[in-house]
Amino acid sequence: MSDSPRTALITGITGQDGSFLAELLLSKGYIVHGVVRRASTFNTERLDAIYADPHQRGARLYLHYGDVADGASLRKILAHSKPAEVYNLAAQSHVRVSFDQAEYTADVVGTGTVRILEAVREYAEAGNAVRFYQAGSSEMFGASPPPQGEDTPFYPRSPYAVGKVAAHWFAKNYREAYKLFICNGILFNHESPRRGETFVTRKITRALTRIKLGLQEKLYLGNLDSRRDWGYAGDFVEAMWLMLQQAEPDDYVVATGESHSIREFLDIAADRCKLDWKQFVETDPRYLRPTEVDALCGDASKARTKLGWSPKVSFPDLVAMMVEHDFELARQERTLAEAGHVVAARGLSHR
Ligand code: NDP
Ligand code: GDR
Repeated sequence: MSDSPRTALITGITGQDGSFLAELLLSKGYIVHGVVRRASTFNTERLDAIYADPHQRGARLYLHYGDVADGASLRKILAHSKPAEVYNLAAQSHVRVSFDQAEYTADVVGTGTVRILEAVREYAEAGNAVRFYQAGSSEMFGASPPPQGEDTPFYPRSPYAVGKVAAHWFAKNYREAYKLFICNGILFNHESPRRGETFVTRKITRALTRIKLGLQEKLYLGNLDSRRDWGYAGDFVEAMWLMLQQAEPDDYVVATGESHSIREFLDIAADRCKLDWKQFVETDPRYLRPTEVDALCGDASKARTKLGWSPKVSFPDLVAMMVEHDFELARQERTLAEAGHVVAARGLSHR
């Protein structure tokens, strides 16, 4: 293998996982290119810590405007960046929102994957060696009871999950039809202080810490009885990278093997805040899903055996990490409020 640095391209680099993966690859000496969609506000906040102006010597992170709804942009970025590894993390990734925006979600999650696979196929046919990671989800198992492993049948319960099942099968078909090195990761929920604030874990840690500091009064949630297998995003992106370093392409479940209800998450988070969450949490049916995924708990034996992967951060440590981080944010907000600045209300109107 040559000594020149390896190059990777990440779609969805501005998201939670994209930012962790970019950090991991940079730490391994990669040159990292990322696809960023144009927005009217800055959407690269999660990359602030690693972004250096490309004019600076030694810069190894490059961002390009593009969209998985726009195949031409993907082709151009591939031709320009010449990656050896492509990680397709771009998605409308919110399950509840996918019921409101089914057509858009199907386009980005399902057809968006075909667009990038087509671009990668052409790039490979032009003589470029390339490996591809597809971000699959435990939501694809949906109503199939736990434990869920690689052989568990898919039973998707939302437009998002149906789109991910389509993407999974597209990726598998391109692997078989064109002999491309393509891996499907089937990742169970993974969280961090960088988790989007409308996902339930972050919504809870953000709200409880704000309630504790007098910045918010109530927390409105939906179904508290569903169970999820929650891990730490920093651990999970390592599994993505490991998949692309194997001799043969394959599909892997990545999970902690432990599952907890939303109530249990609330118990631990509230305990750390020294609050009784039952005094502040109310139900809002807007947050319920027409079809829910009741219980997810993954069997990641294959990833453990073949990739040598295992999660490092425990569930209580994950909750603690998120609570500590959000306490710091709440303290900053309180300082602003005490100085007379307007602090925006959060978590009241979003999914
Ligand atoms: P996020 O929602 O945090 O990030 C999604 C990323 O996709 C963002 O960078 C977003 O850009 C980008 N994106 C959205 N639409 C488009 C588009 N049309 N074209 C290009 N980019 C787009 O998700 P996560 O980081 O949590 O998840 C990463 C991937 O892994 C997703 O595919 C998700 O579905 C999947 N997944 C996540 C799991 C989890 O628990 N986190 C578990 C299993 C799978 P912007 O910042 O501008 O919104
Ligand atoms: P999920 O994550 O749907 O598992 O998808 P989310 O945190 O949105 O929901 C988890 C569970 O919590 C219940 N819930 C609420 N959820 C949200 N968002 N807001 C609420 O107010 C609320 N109240 C209760 C939900 O009903 C659900 O049962 C995540 C995403 O990252 C997907 O992209 C990814 O594929 C899967 O994880 C694995």
